[in-house]
Amino acid sequence: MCLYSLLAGAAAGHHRFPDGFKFGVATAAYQIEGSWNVSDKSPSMWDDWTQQNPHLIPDGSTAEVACDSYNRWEEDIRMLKDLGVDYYRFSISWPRLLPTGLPNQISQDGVRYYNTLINALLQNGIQPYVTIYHWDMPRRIYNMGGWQNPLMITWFGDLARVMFSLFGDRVKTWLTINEPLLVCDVSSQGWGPGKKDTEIGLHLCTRHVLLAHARAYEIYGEFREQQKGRLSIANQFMWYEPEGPGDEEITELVLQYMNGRHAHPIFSKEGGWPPAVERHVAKSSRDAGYGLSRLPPFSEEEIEYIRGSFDFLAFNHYTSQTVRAARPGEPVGGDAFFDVPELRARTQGRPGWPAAENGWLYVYPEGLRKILGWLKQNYGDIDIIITENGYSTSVRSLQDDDRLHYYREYLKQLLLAIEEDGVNVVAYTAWSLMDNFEWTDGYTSKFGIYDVDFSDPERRRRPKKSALFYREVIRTRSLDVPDPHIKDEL
Ligand code: PNW
Repeated sequence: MCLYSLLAGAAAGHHRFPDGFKFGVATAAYQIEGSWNVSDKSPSMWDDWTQQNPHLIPDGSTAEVACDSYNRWEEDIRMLKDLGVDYYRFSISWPRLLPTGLPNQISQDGVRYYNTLINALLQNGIQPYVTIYHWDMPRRIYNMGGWQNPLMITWFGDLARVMFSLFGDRVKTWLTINEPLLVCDVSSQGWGPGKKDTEIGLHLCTRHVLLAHARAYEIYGEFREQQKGRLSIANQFMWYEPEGPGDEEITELVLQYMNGRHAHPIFSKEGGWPPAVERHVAKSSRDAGYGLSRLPPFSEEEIEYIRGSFDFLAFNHYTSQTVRAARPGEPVGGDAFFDVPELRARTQGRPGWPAAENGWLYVYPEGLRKILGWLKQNYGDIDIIITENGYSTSVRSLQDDDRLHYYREYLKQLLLAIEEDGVNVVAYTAWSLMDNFEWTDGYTSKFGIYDVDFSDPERRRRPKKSALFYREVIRTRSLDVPDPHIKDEL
Protein backbone atom coordinates (compact mmCIF):
# COMPACT_ATOMS: atom_id res chain seq x y z
CA MET A 1 0.00 0.00 0.00
CA CYS A 2 1.49 3.41 -0.93
CA LEU A 3 1.94 6.25 1.55
CA TYR A 4 -0.81 8.32 0.00
CA SER A 5 -3.47 5.66 0.37
CA LEU A 6 -2.27 4.93 3.90
CA LEU A 7 -2.79 8.57 4.80
CA ALA A 8 -6.11 8.73 2.99
CA GLY A 9 -7.20 5.59 4.83
CA ALA A 10 -6.16 7.01 8.17
CA ALA A 11 -8.00 10.25 7.50
CA ALA A 12 -11.16 8.32 6.76
CA GLY A 13 -10.81 6.29 9.94
CA HIS A 14 -9.63 3.36 7.81
CA HIS A 15 -13.13 2.06 7.34
CA ARG A 16 -13.60 2.83 3.66
CA PHE A 17 -14.61 0.29 1.05
CA PRO A 18 -12.45 0.09 -2.08
CA ASP A 19 -13.46 1.98 -5.20
CA GLY A 20 -15.82 -0.05 -7.30
CA PHE A 21 -17.08 -2.09 -4.33
CA LYS A 22 -20.80 -2.86 -4.73
CA PHE A 23 -23.57 -3.12 -2.14
CA GLY A 24 -26.86 -4.92 -2.53
CA VAL A 25 -29.73 -6.64 -0.75
CA ALA A 26 -31.33 -10.00 -1.47
CA THR A 27 -34.64 -11.83 -1.45
CA ALA A 28 -35.99 -15.02 -3.03
CA ALA A 29 -39.17 -15.49 -5.08
CA TYR A 30 -40.91 -17.98 -2.83
CA GLN A 31 -40.23 -15.94 0.29
CA ILE A 32 -41.72 -12.66 -0.98
CA GLU A 33 -43.91 -12.98 -4.08
CA GLY A 34 -47.08 -14.70 -2.90
CA SER A 35 -49.62 -15.13 -5.75
CA TRP A 36 -48.87 -18.83 -5.57
CA ASN A 37 -51.68 -19.85 -7.93
CA VAL A 38 -52.29 -16.88 -10.24
CA SER A 39 -52.53 -17.24 -13.98
CA ASP A 40 -50.87 -20.42 -15.23
CA LYS A 41 -48.35 -20.72 -12.38
CA SER A 42 -48.10 -24.28 -11.08
CA PRO A 43 -47.50 -25.18 -7.42
CA SER A 44 -43.96 -25.60 -6.18
CA MET A 45 -42.82 -28.24 -3.71
CA TRP A 46 -42.85 -25.55 -1.02
CA ASP A 47 -46.48 -24.61 -1.81
CA ASP A 48 -47.43 -28.26 -1.39
CA TRP A 49 -45.35 -28.84 1.70
CA THR A 50 -46.47 -25.73 3.62
CA GLN A 51 -50.11 -26.36 2.77
CA GLN A 52 -49.89 -29.98 3.88
CA ASN A 53 -47.76 -29.45 7.00
CA PRO A 54 -48.95 -26.37 8.93
CA HIS A 55 -48.14 -28.28 12.14
CA LEU A 56 -44.46 -28.26 11.22
CA ILE A 57 -44.32 -24.44 10.92
CA PRO A 58 -44.42 -22.56 14.25
CA ASP A 59 -47.09 -20.05 13.12
CA GLY A 60 -48.79 -22.54 10.77
CA SER A 61 -48.30 -20.06 7.96
CA THR A 62 -47.77 -20.42 4.22
CA ALA A 63 -46.26 -18.14 1.59
CA GLU A 64 -49.52 -17.86 -0.36
CA VAL A 65 -49.38 -14.07 0.04
CA ALA A 66 -46.01 -13.49 1.79
CA CYS A 67 -44.87 -9.89 1.10
CA ASP A 68 -47.20 -9.78 -1.91
CA SER A 69 -44.30 -8.62 -4.06
CA TYR A 70 -45.99 -10.05 -7.13
CA ASN A 71 -48.37 -7.08 -6.80
CA ARG A 72 -46.26 -4.70 -4.71
CA TRP A 73 -42.96 -4.77 -6.59
CA GLU A 74 -43.12 -1.01 -7.05
CA GLU A 75 -42.85 -0.57 -3.29
CA ASP A 76 -39.84 -2.89 -3.31
CA ILE A 77 -38.20 -0.72 -5.97
CA ARG A 78 -38.88 2.37 -3.91
CA MET A 79 -37.15 0.80 -0.90
CA LEU A 80 -34.17 -0.27 -3.00
CA LYS A 81 -33.92 3.22 -4.41
CA ASP A 82 -34.11 4.70 -0.94
CA LEU A 83 -31.32 2.43 0.27
CA GLY A 84 -29.21 3.41 -2.71
CA VAL A 85 -28.11 -0.17 -3.43
CA ASP A 86 -26.04 -0.90 -6.52
CA TYR A 87 -27.88 -4.15 -7.16
CA TYR A 88 -30.82 -6.29 -6.08
CA ARG A 89 -30.41 -10.04 -5.81
CA PHE A 90 -33.73 -11.83 -6.35
CA SER A 91 -34.74 -15.20 -7.75
CA ILE A 92 -37.04 -16.21 -10.56
CA SER A 93 -39.73 -18.70 -9.65
CA TRP A 94 -39.33 -21.80 -11.83
CA PRO A 95 -43.04 -22.81 -11.70
CA ARG A 96 -44.09 -19.23 -12.46
CA LEU A 97 -41.88 -19.10 -15.56
CA LEU A 98 -42.24 -22.73 -16.71
CA PRO A 99 -45.51 -24.11 -15.31
CA THR A 100 -44.84 -27.64 -16.61
CA GLY A 101 -41.31 -27.49 -15.26
CA LEU A 102 -40.07 -27.91 -18.83
CA PRO A 103 -39.53 -25.38 -21.61
CA ASN A 104 -42.52 -26.55 -23.68
CA GLN A 105 -44.71 -23.91 -22.01
CA ILE A 106 -43.41 -20.47 -21.10
CA SER A 107 -45.82 -18.42 -19.01
CA GLN A 108 -46.42 -15.06 -20.64
CA ASP A 109 -47.55 -13.62 -17.31
CA GLY A 110 -44.39 -14.93 -15.68
CA VAL A 111 -42.24 -13.37 -18.39
CA ARG A 112 -44.13 -10.09 -18.09
CA TYR A 113 -43.66 -9.95 -14.30
CA TYR A 114 -39.89 -10.47 -14.40
CA ASN A 115 -39.45 -8.18 -17.42
CA THR A 116 -41.30 -5.41 -15.59
CA LEU A 117 -39.21 -5.91 -12.46
CA ILE A 118 -35.89 -6.01 -14.33
CA ASN A 119 -36.75 -2.95 -16.41
CA ALA A 120 -37.86 -0.97 -13.37
CA LEU A 121 -34.63 -1.83 -11.55
CA LEU A 122 -32.52 -0.70 -14.49
CA GLN A 123 -34.52 2.50 -14.88
CA ASN A 124 -33.61 3.24 -11.28
CA GLY A 125 -29.93 2.49 -11.76
CA ILE A 126 -30.07 -0.84 -9.88
CA GLN A 127 -28.46 -3.92 -11.41
CA PRO A 128 -30.45 -7.16 -11.28
CA TYR A 129 -28.50 -10.14 -9.85
CA VAL A 130 -30.65 -13.18 -10.59
CA THR A 131 -30.71 -16.54 -8.83
CA ILE A 132 -31.98 -19.22 -11.19
CA TYR A 133 -32.94 -21.72 -8.47
CA HIS A 134 -33.81 -20.65 -4.94
CA TRP A 135 -35.63 -23.83 -3.84
CA ASP A 136 -39.14 -23.46 -5.32
CA MET A 137 -39.06 -26.50 -7.59
CA PRO A 138 -42.18 -27.28 -9.64
CA ARG A 139 -44.29 -30.08 -8.12
CA ARG A 140 -43.92 -32.17 -11.24
CA ILE A 141 -40.12 -32.09 -11.14
CA TYR A 142 -40.20 -32.86 -7.42
CA ASN A 143 -42.43 -35.85 -8.05
CA MET A 144 -39.88 -37.18 -10.52
CA GLY A 145 -37.23 -37.21 -7.79
CA GLY A 146 -35.95 -33.66 -7.98
CA TRP A 147 -32.22 -33.38 -7.50
CA GLN A 148 -31.83 -37.14 -7.03
CA ASN A 149 -32.82 -37.64 -10.67
CA PRO A 150 -29.86 -37.23 -13.06
CA LEU A 151 -32.26 -35.72 -15.64
CA MET A 152 -32.20 -32.62 -13.43
CA ILE A 153 -28.97 -31.74 -15.18
CA THR A 154 -30.89 -31.43 -18.45
CA TRP A 155 -34.00 -29.85 -16.93
CA PHE A 156 -31.99 -27.27 -15.06
CA GLY A 157 -29.95 -26.49 -18.16
CA ASP A 158 -33.16 -25.95 -20.11
CA LEU A 159 -34.47 -23.62 -17.41
CA ALA A 160 -31.24 -21.63 -17.44
CA ARG A 161 -31.34 -21.36 -21.23
CA VAL A 162 -34.86 -19.93 -21.12
CA MET A 163 -33.74 -17.35 -18.58
CA PHE A 164 -30.58 -16.36 -20.49
CA SER A 165 -32.51 -15.94 -23.71
CA LEU A 166 -35.39 -13.98 -22.16
CA PHE A 167 -33.54 -11.80 -19.63
CA GLY A 168 -29.83 -12.06 -20.37
CA ASP A 169 -29.81 -8.93 -22.51
CA ARG A 170 -30.33 -7.04 -19.22
CA VAL A 171 -29.22 -9.42 -16.45
CA LYS A 172 -25.42 -9.49 -16.21
CA THR A 173 -24.90 -11.41 -12.97
CA TRP A 174 -26.31 -14.94 -12.61
CA LEU A 175 -26.32 -17.32 -9.67
CA THR A 176 -27.30 -20.84 -10.66
CA ILE A 177 -28.30 -22.66 -7.47
CA ASN A 178 -28.75 -21.26 -3.98
CA GLU A 179 -26.97 -23.23 -1.26
CA PRO A 180 -26.33 -26.82 -2.36
CA LEU A 181 -25.70 -27.56 1.32
CA LEU A 182 -29.31 -26.72 2.20
CA VAL A 183 -30.71 -28.19 -1.03
CA CYS A 184 -29.00 -31.54 -0.44
CA ASP A 185 -27.60 -32.10 3.05
CA VAL A 186 -30.06 -30.25 5.23
CA SER A 187 -33.04 -31.27 3.09
CA SER A 188 -31.93 -34.92 3.11
CA GLN A 189 -32.11 -34.79 6.90
CA GLY A 190 -35.84 -34.21 6.52
CA TRP A 191 -35.90 -30.41 6.60
CA GLY A 192 -38.91 -28.96 4.74
CA PRO A 193 -39.95 -30.92 1.66
CA GLY A 194 -36.62 -32.74 1.65
CA LYS A 195 -36.47 -36.40 0.70
CA LYS A 196 -34.97 -38.07 3.74
CA ASP A 197 -31.91 -40.05 2.73
CA THR A 198 -28.71 -39.10 4.47
CA GLU A 199 -26.68 -41.94 3.01
CA ILE A 200 -27.30 -42.15 -0.74
CA GLY A 201 -29.78 -39.47 -1.83
CA LEU A 202 -27.76 -36.73 -0.21
CA HIS A 203 -24.66 -37.35 -2.30
CA LEU A 204 -26.61 -38.01 -5.50
CA CYS A 205 -28.21 -34.62 -5.01
CA THR A 206 -24.85 -32.89 -4.52
CA ARG A 207 -23.42 -34.61 -7.57
CA HIS A 208 -26.37 -33.56 -9.75
CA VAL A 209 -26.39 -30.02 -8.40
CA LEU A 210 -22.73 -29.60 -9.37
CA LEU A 211 -23.27 -31.10 -12.82
CA ALA A 212 -26.39 -28.98 -13.37
CA HIS A 213 -24.49 -25.86 -12.39
CA ALA A 214 -21.74 -26.78 -14.87
CA ARG A 215 -24.39 -27.43 -17.53
CA ALA A 216 -25.77 -23.91 -16.98
CA TYR A 217 -22.25 -22.51 -17.22
CA GLU A 218 -21.74 -24.40 -20.48
CA ILE A 219 -25.02 -23.09 -21.90
CA TYR A 220 -24.13 -19.56 -20.85
CA GLY A 221 -21.16 -19.96 -23.16
CA GLU A 222 -23.62 -19.68 -26.05
CA PHE A 223 -24.71 -16.26 -24.77
CA ARG A 224 -21.54 -14.94 -23.20
CA GLU A 225 -20.09 -13.12 -26.17
CA GLN A 226 -23.27 -11.21 -26.84
CA GLN A 227 -24.48 -10.69 -23.29
CA LYS A 228 -21.14 -10.18 -21.58
CA GLY A 229 -22.37 -11.26 -18.15
CA ARG A 230 -20.92 -13.45 -15.43
CA LEU A 231 -22.14 -16.55 -13.63
CA SER A 232 -21.44 -18.55 -10.49
CA ILE A 233 -23.15 -20.65 -7.82
CA ALA A 234 -24.30 -19.30 -4.43
CA ASN A 235 -22.90 -21.62 -1.78
CA GLN A 236 -23.54 -21.47 1.96
CA PHE A 237 -20.24 -21.40 3.81
CA MET A 238 -19.99 -21.36 7.58
CA TRP A 239 -16.73 -20.97 9.41
CA TYR A 240 -15.76 -23.94 11.59
CA GLU A 241 -13.09 -23.88 14.27
CA PRO A 242 -11.78 -26.41 16.76
CA GLU A 243 -13.78 -26.66 19.96
CA GLY A 244 -10.51 -27.18 21.82
CA PRO A 245 -6.92 -28.34 21.45
CA GLY A 246 -6.72 -31.62 19.54
CA ASP A 247 -9.80 -30.86 17.41
CA GLU A 248 -7.85 -29.30 14.52
CA GLU A 249 -7.82 -32.31 12.21
CA ILE A 250 -11.53 -33.10 12.44
CA THR A 251 -12.25 -29.37 11.97
CA GLU A 252 -10.34 -29.21 8.68
CA LEU A 253 -12.19 -32.33 7.50
CA VAL A 254 -15.51 -30.68 8.43
CA LEU A 255 -14.52 -27.54 6.47
CA GLN A 256 -13.72 -29.71 3.46
CA TYR A 257 -16.93 -31.68 3.84
CA MET A 258 -19.35 -28.83 4.51
CA ASN A 259 -17.75 -26.21 2.24
CA GLY A 260 -15.17 -27.96 0.06
CA ARG A 261 -17.59 -30.56 -1.28
CA HIS A 262 -19.49 -27.74 -3.04
CA ALA A 263 -16.43 -25.66 -3.91
CA HIS A 264 -13.45 -27.91 -4.67
CA PRO A 265 -15.02 -29.43 -7.81
CA ILE A 266 -15.62 -25.94 -9.23
CA PHE A 267 -12.93 -23.61 -7.86
CA SER A 268 -9.83 -25.72 -7.13
CA LYS A 269 -7.02 -26.07 -9.67
CA GLU A 270 -7.37 -29.87 -9.86
CA GLY A 271 -11.18 -30.22 -9.61
CA GLY A 272 -13.12 -33.19 -8.26
CA TRP A 273 -14.25 -33.92 -4.71
CA PRO A 274 -11.95 -32.73 -1.93
CA PRO A 275 -9.50 -35.68 -1.69
CA ALA A 276 -9.77 -36.11 2.09
CA VAL A 277 -13.58 -36.23 1.89
CA GLU A 278 -13.54 -38.61 -1.07
CA ARG A 279 -11.20 -40.98 0.80
CA HIS A 280 -13.25 -40.79 3.97
CA VAL A 281 -16.61 -41.63 2.37
CA ALA A 282 -15.07 -44.29 0.11
CA LYS A 283 -13.67 -46.06 3.16
CA SER A 284 -16.81 -45.82 5.25
CA SER A 285 -18.83 -47.07 2.26
CA ARG A 286 -16.50 -50.03 1.81
CA ASP A 287 -16.61 -50.82 5.52
CA ALA A 288 -20.41 -50.78 5.37
CA GLY A 289 -20.47 -53.19 2.43
CA TYR A 290 -21.50 -50.84 -0.37
CA GLY A 291 -20.22 -51.65 -3.85
CA LEU A 292 -19.70 -48.04 -4.91
CA SER A 293 -18.71 -45.17 -2.67
CA ARG A 294 -21.79 -43.36 -1.41
CA LEU A 295 -20.03 -40.22 -2.70
CA PRO A 296 -20.02 -41.42 -6.30
CA PRO A 297 -16.68 -40.68 -7.96
CA PHE A 298 -16.69 -38.24 -10.88
CA SER A 299 -15.26 -39.48 -14.19
CA GLU A 300 -12.25 -37.61 -15.59
CA GLU A 301 -14.62 -36.00 -18.06
CA GLU A 302 -17.00 -34.85 -15.35
CA ILE A 303 -14.13 -33.42 -13.31
CA GLU A 304 -13.07 -31.34 -16.31
CA TYR A 305 -16.66 -30.35 -17.06
CA ILE A 306 -17.24 -28.89 -13.59
CA ARG A 307 -13.76 -27.52 -12.94
CA GLY A 308 -13.54 -23.80 -13.68
CA SER A 309 -17.29 -23.35 -14.27
CA PHE A 310 -17.34 -19.90 -12.69
CA ASP A 311 -16.67 -16.23 -13.35
CA PHE A 312 -16.46 -15.33 -9.65
CA LEU A 313 -16.98 -17.03 -6.29
CA ALA A 314 -20.21 -16.36 -4.41
CA PHE A 315 -21.25 -17.42 -0.95
CA ASN A 316 -23.82 -16.80 1.74
CA HIS A 317 -22.50 -16.47 5.26
CA TYR A 318 -24.37 -16.19 8.53
CA THR A 319 -22.58 -17.93 11.32
CA SER A 320 -19.80 -20.13 12.68
CA GLN A 321 -19.63 -23.33 14.70
CA THR A 322 -17.06 -25.22 16.74
CA VAL A 323 -16.12 -28.81 15.98
CA ARG A 324 -15.06 -31.88 17.93
CA ALA A 325 -15.19 -35.62 17.28
CA ALA A 326 -18.18 -37.40 18.79
CA ARG A 327 -17.32 -39.68 21.71
CA PRO A 328 -17.90 -43.42 21.23
CA GLY A 329 -21.63 -44.08 21.42
CA GLU A 330 -22.52 -40.39 21.51
CA PRO A 331 -25.48 -39.56 19.23
CA VAL A 332 -24.71 -37.25 16.28
CA GLY A 333 -27.05 -35.30 14.05
CA GLY A 334 -30.28 -34.71 15.90
CA ASP A 335 -30.65 -31.24 14.40
CA ALA A 336 -30.39 -30.54 10.69
CA PHE A 337 -28.39 -27.36 11.31
CA PHE A 338 -25.78 -28.88 13.62
CA ASP A 339 -23.39 -31.85 13.53
CA VAL A 340 -21.96 -33.74 10.60
CA PRO A 341 -23.15 -37.35 10.93
CA GLU A 342 -21.03 -38.55 8.00
CA LEU A 343 -17.88 -37.58 9.93
CA ARG A 344 -19.26 -38.30 13.41
CA ALA A 345 -18.47 -34.67 14.17
CA ARG A 346 -20.32 -32.63 16.79
CA THR A 347 -20.72 -28.97 15.83
CA GLN A 348 -22.32 -26.16 17.81
CA GLY A 349 -22.10 -22.48 18.66
CA ARG A 350 -19.38 -21.58 21.16
CA PRO A 351 -20.72 -20.65 24.57
CA GLY A 352 -20.12 -16.92 24.74
CA TRP A 353 -21.04 -16.21 21.14
CA PRO A 354 -24.29 -14.22 21.23
CA ALA A 355 -27.11 -16.22 19.68
CA ALA A 356 -30.05 -15.01 17.62
CA GLU A 357 -33.44 -16.40 18.59
CA ASN A 358 -33.79 -18.64 15.54
CA GLY A 359 -31.70 -21.42 17.08
CA TRP A 360 -28.74 -21.65 14.69
CA LEU A 361 -27.37 -18.15 14.18
CA TYR A 362 -24.43 -17.37 16.48
CA VAL A 363 -22.76 -13.99 16.10
CA TYR A 364 -19.04 -14.42 15.44
CA PRO A 365 -17.95 -11.64 13.05
CA GLU A 366 -14.33 -12.87 12.91
CA GLY A 367 -15.71 -16.03 11.30
CA LEU A 368 -16.38 -14.07 8.11
CA ARG A 369 -12.76 -12.93 7.87
CA LYS A 370 -11.56 -16.46 8.63
CA ILE A 371 -13.72 -18.19 6.01
CA LEU A 372 -12.57 -15.60 3.45
CA GLY A 373 -8.96 -16.44 4.33
CA TRP A 374 -9.69 -20.17 4.05
CA LEU A 375 -11.25 -19.69 0.61
CA LYS A 376 -8.27 -17.68 -0.62
CA GLN A 377 -5.87 -20.27 0.73
CA ASN A 378 -7.76 -23.16 -0.88
CA TYR A 379 -8.83 -21.67 -4.21
CA GLY A 380 -6.57 -18.67 -4.84
CA ASP A 381 -7.33 -15.07 -5.73
CA ILE A 382 -10.82 -15.22 -7.14
CA ASP A 383 -13.23 -12.26 -7.13
CA ILE A 384 -15.72 -12.92 -4.34
CA ILE A 385 -19.30 -11.75 -3.94
CA ILE A 386 -20.95 -12.25 -0.58
CA THR A 387 -24.45 -13.07 -1.74
CA GLU A 388 -26.14 -13.14 1.71
CA ASN A 389 -25.33 -12.06 5.25
CA GLY A 390 -27.82 -11.14 7.93
CA TYR A 391 -29.36 -11.55 11.34
CA SER A 392 -32.67 -12.85 12.61
CA THR A 393 -34.98 -11.49 15.29
CA SER A 394 -38.32 -12.84 16.46
CA VAL A 395 -40.02 -9.73 17.83
CA ARG A 396 -41.21 -6.95 15.55
CA SER A 397 -39.44 -3.67 16.22
CA LEU A 398 -37.96 -0.85 14.21
CA GLN A 399 -35.27 -0.40 16.88
CA ASP A 400 -33.21 -3.38 15.72
CA ASP A 401 -29.93 -2.55 17.44
CA ASP A 402 -28.85 -6.22 17.46
CA ARG A 403 -29.13 -6.41 13.69
CA LEU A 404 -27.37 -3.09 13.21
CA HIS A 405 -24.55 -4.29 15.46
CA TYR A 406 -24.32 -7.55 13.49
CA TYR A 407 -23.96 -5.70 10.19
CA ARG A 408 -21.42 -3.21 11.56
CA GLU A 409 -19.21 -5.93 13.03
CA TYR A 410 -19.42 -8.30 10.05
CA LEU A 411 -18.66 -5.43 7.65
CA LYS A 412 -15.66 -4.47 9.80
CA GLN A 413 -14.28 -7.98 9.46
CA LEU A 414 -14.97 -7.91 5.74
CA LEU A 415 -12.89 -4.75 5.43
CA LEU A 416 -10.06 -6.36 7.40
CA ALA A 417 -10.14 -9.33 5.03
CA ILE A 418 -9.88 -6.99 2.06
CA GLU A 419 -7.25 -4.64 3.47
CA GLU A 420 -5.11 -6.86 5.69
CA ASP A 421 -5.47 -10.26 4.04
CA GLY A 422 -5.80 -9.12 0.43
CA VAL A 423 -8.98 -11.09 -0.27
CA ASN A 424 -10.72 -9.89 -3.45
CA VAL A 425 -14.22 -9.28 -2.17
CA VAL A 426 -16.00 -7.11 -4.73
CA ALA A 427 -19.59 -7.00 -3.47
CA TYR A 428 -21.65 -7.52 -0.32
CA THR A 429 -25.32 -8.44 -0.04
CA ALA A 430 -27.50 -8.00 3.03
CA TRP A 431 -30.17 -10.64 3.64
CA SER A 432 -32.81 -9.44 3.51
CA LEU A 433 -34.45 -6.39 2.02
CA MET A 434 -37.52 -7.10 4.16
CA ASP A 435 -39.04 -9.57 6.59
CA ASN A 436 -40.36 -12.51 4.60
CA PHE A 437 -41.42 -16.16 4.69
CA GLU A 438 -38.48 -17.82 6.44
CA TRP A 439 -39.14 -21.39 5.21
CA THR A 440 -39.88 -23.81 8.07
CA ASP A 441 -39.88 -20.88 10.52
CA GLY A 442 -42.78 -19.20 8.72
CA TYR A 443 -42.90 -15.51 9.65
CA THR A 444 -41.51 -16.06 13.17
CA SER A 445 -37.90 -15.49 12.13
CA LYS A 446 -37.33 -12.03 10.68
CA PHE A 447 -34.24 -11.17 8.65
CA GLY A 448 -35.47 -7.92 7.07
CA ILE A 449 -33.91 -4.50 7.32
CA TYR A 450 -37.46 -3.36 6.48
CA ASP A 451 -40.32 -4.47 8.68
CA VAL A 452 -43.37 -5.95 6.95
CA ASP A 453 -46.76 -6.00 8.65
CA PHE A 454 -48.12 -9.41 7.71
CA SER A 455 -51.46 -8.70 9.42
CA ASP A 456 -52.02 -5.74 7.10
CA PRO A 457 -53.61 -6.62 3.74
CA GLU A 458 -51.41 -3.88 2.27
CA ARG A 459 -48.29 -5.51 3.72
CA ARG A 460 -46.99 -2.12 4.83
CA ARG A 461 -43.17 -1.95 4.77
CA ARG A 462 -41.16 0.33 7.07
CA PRO A 463 -37.41 0.83 7.45
CA LYS A 464 -35.78 -0.44 10.61
CA LYS A 465 -32.77 1.25 12.17
CA SER A 466 -30.51 -1.22 10.34
CA ALA A 467 -31.89 0.00 6.99
CA LEU A 468 -30.96 3.60 7.85
CA PHE A 469 -27.51 2.41 8.91
CA TYR A 470 -27.00 0.41 5.70
CA ARG A 471 -28.16 3.38 3.64
CA GLU A 472 -25.46 5.54 5.26
CA VAL A 473 -22.81 2.87 4.72
CA ILE A 474 -23.76 2.73 1.05
CA ARG A 475 -23.90 6.50 0.69
CA THR A 476 -20.52 7.12 2.33
CA ARG A 477 -18.92 3.83 1.21
CA SER A 478 -17.54 3.56 4.71
CA LEU A 479 -18.28 2.29 8.21
CA ASP A 480 -17.49 5.64 9.76
CA VAL A 481 -21.14 6.39 10.27
CA PRO A 482 -22.90 6.86 13.60
CA ASP A 483 -25.82 4.71 14.73
CA PRO A 484 -28.87 6.43 13.24
CA HIS A 485 -31.77 7.62 15.36
CA ILE A 486 -35.20 6.41 14.57
CA LYS A 487 -38.27 7.98 16.09
CA ASP A 488 -40.95 5.80 14.58
CA GLU A 489 -42.28 2.83 16.42
CA LEU A 490 -44.76 0.28 15.21
C1 PNW B 1 -30.42 -19.01 3.64
N1 PNW B 1 -27.43 -22.04 8.45
O1 PNW B 1 -30.69 -20.22 4.31
C2 PNW B 1 -31.32 -18.90 2.42
O2 PNW B 1 -30.58 -18.66 1.25
C3 PNW B 1 -32.40 -17.88 2.56
O3 PNW B 1 -33.46 -18.21 1.70
C4 PNW B 1 -32.83 -17.78 4.00
O4 PNW B 1 -33.95 -16.98 4.18
C5 PNW B 1 -31.66 -17.21 4.77
O5 PNW B 1 -30.48 -17.97 4.54
C6 PNW B 1 -31.90 -17.13 6.27
O6 PNW B 1 -32.10 -18.40 6.80
C7 PNW B 1 -29.87 -20.63 5.35
O7 PNW B 1 -27.84 -22.89 9.25
C8 PNW B 1 -30.39 -21.50 6.29
O8 PNW B 1 -26.29 -21.55 8.56
C9 PNW B 1 -29.58 -21.99 7.32
C10 PNW B 1 -28.27 -21.58 7.40
C11 PNW B 1 -27.75 -20.70 6.49
C12 PNW B 1 -28.57 -20.24 5.46
